Amino acid sequence: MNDLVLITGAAGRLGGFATSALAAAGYRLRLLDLREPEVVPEGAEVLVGSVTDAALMARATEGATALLHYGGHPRERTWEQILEVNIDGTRTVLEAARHSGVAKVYLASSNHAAGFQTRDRAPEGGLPPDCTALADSYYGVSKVTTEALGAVYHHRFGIDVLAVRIGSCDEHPADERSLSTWLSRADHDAMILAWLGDPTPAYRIVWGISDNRRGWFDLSGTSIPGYEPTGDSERDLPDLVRQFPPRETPSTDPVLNRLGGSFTTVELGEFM
Ligand code: 15L
Repeated sequence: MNDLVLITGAAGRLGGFATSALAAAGYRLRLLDLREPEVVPEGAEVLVGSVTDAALMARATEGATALLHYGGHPRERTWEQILEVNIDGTRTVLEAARHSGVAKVYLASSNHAAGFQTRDRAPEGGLPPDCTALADSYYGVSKVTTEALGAVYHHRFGIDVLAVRIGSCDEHPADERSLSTWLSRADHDAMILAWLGDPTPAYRIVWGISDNRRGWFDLSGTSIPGYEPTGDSERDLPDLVRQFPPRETPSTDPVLNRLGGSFTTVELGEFM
């Protein structure tokens, strides 16, 4: 395998999952973050710096065939911070990708792009992945913008863009909501590997959510050939299920009824 893949936010949790999965699959890796990742596979290059640095991003994307963009604030921050890093930084990343001829870009969007969608109003077959964006926070706005920027760079320049509305990707989630929104590490990794192997350029918005019995999402036709989510929180997270047994009727608590959970109730711009 000779493909070089750039991972931004490589020192974060999801960047770390991607790093291990791609290294195991034989990809050459270039890892970028504000600090050196704890685990650096043999042969991987490391770049320390910000996605907001255009010169660094030009160097980082040189020779890469694909890019996984996880870099940025992972939850609510002030508008200025979100604007600089998540919004402007994502444009800088995409602009560098275009100039360097990167063919494929994975964008870590989030369920918070649509955080005000509610379970009680979800259609029968589940909430579709490209449902109307109803951002729940400044952070959510940055994810809607990320998706919009991805569309621009696909339609104008033909880059294959996968925007993933990631749910709760954690090996040890701790709250009841995660039993619906959980993305297993295995499904996270499998999606990336299947997408990297898909040669057809497209613009896609997909759920990054496992096949949870408690989910209320339309996961049919994930549109990535070779990828089907197999995780199920009910089966795979028995301790959490014991803590939060299934309910007779769905809760009306906004934190459980709204996709974005507590992101929909926290003050705008308040650190979480
Ligand atoms: C996200 O977008 C966050 O990055 C992550 O930390 C979790 O809070 C997740 O959403 C979630 O909604 O569970």
